[in-house]
Amino acid sequence: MKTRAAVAFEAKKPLEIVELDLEGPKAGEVLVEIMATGICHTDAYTLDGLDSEGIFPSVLGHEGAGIVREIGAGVTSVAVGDHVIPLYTPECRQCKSCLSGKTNLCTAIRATQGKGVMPDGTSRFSYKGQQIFHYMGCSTFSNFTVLPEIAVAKIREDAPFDKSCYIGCGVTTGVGAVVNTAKVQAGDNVIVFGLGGIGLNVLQGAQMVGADKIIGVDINPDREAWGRKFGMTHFVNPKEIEGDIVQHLVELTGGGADYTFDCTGNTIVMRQALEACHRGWGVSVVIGVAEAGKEISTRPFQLVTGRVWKGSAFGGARGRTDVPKIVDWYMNGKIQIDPMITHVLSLEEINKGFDLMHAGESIRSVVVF
Ligand code: NAD
Ligand code: AHE
Ligand code: ZN
Repeated sequence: MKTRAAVAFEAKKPLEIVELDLEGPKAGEVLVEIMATGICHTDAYTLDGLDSEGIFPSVLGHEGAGIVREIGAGVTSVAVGDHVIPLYTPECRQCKSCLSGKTNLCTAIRATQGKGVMPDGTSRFSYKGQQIFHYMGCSTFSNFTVLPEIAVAKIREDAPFDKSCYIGCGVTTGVGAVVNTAKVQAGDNVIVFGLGGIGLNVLQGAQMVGADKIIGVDINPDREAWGRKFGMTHFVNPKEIEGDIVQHLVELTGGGADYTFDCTGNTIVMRQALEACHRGWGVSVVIGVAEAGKEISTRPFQLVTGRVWKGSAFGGARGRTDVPKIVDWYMNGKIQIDPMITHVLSLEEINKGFDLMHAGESIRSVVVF
């Protein structure tokens, strides 16, 4: 079949809207009509050539929602007509990682996913006979895409696609990092570095669990008003602080935060986030994705004296199990999504979504097909 898609032919070049050839689903795969997709900073990072796994030409996009239109042989967990969210972190429920109960990082198809192909080692997308690669196992910047059945979460049918797509990455990543990874408790003090599409969801997660001080840190002054809408109690702009930002935050929290979250991808900020944790027990969660080649550092003494550095992918969520629950949280009003979707674009306008993100003018742009 044919599908309209925004293709990343080369790094650092705008996406091109073209008609691709798409092969149907093979055994264990499903064809999904993508109804809406968000644009996450990770898409921009890969397009900018900063991802060590970035492959071109490819169809980017990993924050979608849509409808199953066809199923391959042997598919049992979803049916034609089901509403689904594609999962860049699948959940096979059979691999060592899934069975461990200790992680959401299913390993069933991670190797081929990172190479831009389906589990059988081939791509379903092509353009004028040339292979086009998949991205993060999702490729939601295409009107139709093919996914393994373990990489779709079936969701309720009354959830609007143009909002629920954000649960495919940003909402789950931010709220999940608080609930699943950090396990923040009522009364804890929290600092969130970077108040964009992910950080605002960390804020609302912290508010949801009853955190006490919820401090937002961002170099964009416009983010203060955004943070306040989602439970932030204090805002710190590092550009307006005299002296050391870590010292300032440690004083503001009476000795350091119980939990900090990096949502910037900047390795200098990651260090600040660790060092702003409370001596003896503070935990810093790295969510931001750093450029290829970047490394984090701190004095080992920071860890010796009880601070803990950890990371979170997809908010520690087990996709097929947890994503439908997060959709319920949204539909029941426990979490907000609508105000964070600042721009709704057509596929033809998708490059504008990247420009708005880089200019700090959007929280989330959503492309509706
Ligand atoms: P975004 O562009 O919407 O937001 C980034 C925010 O960080 C902006 O508000 C920006 O002003 C702020 N910022 C930048 N530099 C800063 C600095 N030095 N100090 C303080 N604030 C600073 O991006 P996003 O979509 O929210 O994504 C945030 C990060 O999370 C990216 O690195 C993205 O790749 C990553 N991410 C990780 C996961 C995961 O599963 N671990 C999932 C989604 C996104
Ligand atoms: N490919 C990069 C790392 C990118 C990365 O860390 N991705 C996050 C999700 S970002 C979503 O917006 C993730 O889930 N990582 C776990 C995984 O298995 O990819 C690199 O550095 O090579
Ligand atoms: Zn993302």
